[in-house]
Amino acid sequence: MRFKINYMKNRFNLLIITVVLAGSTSFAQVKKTDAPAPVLPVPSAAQLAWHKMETNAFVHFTTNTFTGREWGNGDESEKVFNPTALDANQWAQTLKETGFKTMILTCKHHDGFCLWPSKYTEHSVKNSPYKNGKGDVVREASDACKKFGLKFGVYLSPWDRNQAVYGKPEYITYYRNQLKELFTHYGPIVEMWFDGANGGSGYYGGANETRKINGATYYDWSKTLDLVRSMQPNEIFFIDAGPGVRWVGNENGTAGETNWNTISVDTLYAGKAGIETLLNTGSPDGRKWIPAEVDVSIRPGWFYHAAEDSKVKTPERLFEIYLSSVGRGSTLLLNIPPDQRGLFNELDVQSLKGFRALLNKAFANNLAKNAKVTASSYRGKSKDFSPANITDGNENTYWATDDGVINASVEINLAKPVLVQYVTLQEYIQLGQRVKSFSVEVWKDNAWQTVADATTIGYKRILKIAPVETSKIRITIKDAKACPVISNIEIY
Ligand code: FUL
Repeated sequence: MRFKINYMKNRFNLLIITVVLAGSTSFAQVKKTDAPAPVLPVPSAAQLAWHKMETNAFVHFTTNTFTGREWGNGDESEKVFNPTALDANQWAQTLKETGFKTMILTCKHHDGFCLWPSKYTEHSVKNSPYKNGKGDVVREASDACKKFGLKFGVYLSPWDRNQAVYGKPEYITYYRNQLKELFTHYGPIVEMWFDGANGGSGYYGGANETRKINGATYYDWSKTLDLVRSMQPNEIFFIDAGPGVRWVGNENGTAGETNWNTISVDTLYAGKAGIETLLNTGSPDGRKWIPAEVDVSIRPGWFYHAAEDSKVKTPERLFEIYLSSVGRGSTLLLNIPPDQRGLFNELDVQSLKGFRALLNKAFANNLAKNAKVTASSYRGKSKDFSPANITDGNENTYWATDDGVINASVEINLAKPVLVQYVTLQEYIQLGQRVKSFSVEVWKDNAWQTVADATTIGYKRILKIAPVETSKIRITIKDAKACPVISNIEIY
């Protein structure tokens, strides 16, 4: 009898063990097949495409090119605009050859002078000597972009120092009419740049006075954006605080070392003072995906001035800017201003070519390509999330850990000691930006040695480390908003 009871007890225990085991097996299966849930917000398809462009170009050109100013007052005679050898194909070809993806043209800068024959103003190319008033620089630029396979973007300054009605409600109608002209005649337009600058004083149709506007309300942006969206649904809008992409908070080519693509914009508006630091770093708990765009000029000014010919940024400086923009998860918007002939100056072209050569040289040979990778753990032990995905050259596969595992490492075996100088990492941002901090170690003298401690990754992070010979590299994610999802690691 006693034996029988024990036997029954054991049977019962066995049953419980079986049930528990069955339960845990099915739990493991769920993990194995499920991708991590996205950490919101995530980029739109248009924003994702924008991230992948990495390097875009700005082209600043107006009466300032001929008057030597940076901000035209608005009273410049149209007659001063007289490029003698304008060739937008030279701009586009140079940009294409040096790896730029988009050209954004200042169709109208603060001086109000329009590079296309707008029917809403006399202050444009149509009254200039350029092609006897028959020229259309916006047309030439957009055609050149199509010819060389570049995307085209437009800058239309909201602040207009020429217009008599600037500051009044009528100006908003004028501004929107011009947007309609641009979007209906020169598309497709991939990015629209709304500049937040407003210095107050100007010609304003002869009033010559200072006009203050309320940056939070005057332009009524939401209606203007709706108007543009009705003409071009997936438009990327650059405004200081988005909604498409945000200003990086400076004009020197530097994104925050900690750079979140996320930010909360409820109280922000274009031109609002004192938000530069926030724009530079974003915030980990930001409710919108609005990445920072790094706009910087190849010269001290945004417009061409012969006096600055000796100050064109060197290829080395441009390379540093690349590292502090693209290398910090942003997109670079580098300005190259045509000279008085209407050409990219030889000095600028030379520097661009040198910059591209430096990039090609530094990132020629990815030592991690197809390297053997192991991880402290990976999601559900499934091949779908295995560490091998970070070196397979496929941007759509990734290494991920189980939910709740935010501390994890991968080890990349380089087979033999090689000289390493750059480590590139990418998060699979379709599932949100996650990593808050990570470190890089190299195997040296039979021990792991830390060579970099860093914070965010985002679309791309490039770390420059002191050149070191090593056969193994370990990346440790130390903190993240949720399980890390890393799509790519490259080593150079
Ligand atoms: C600024 C403008 O005032 C500069 O002239 C330039 O266009 C730069 C890109 O944005 O706000």
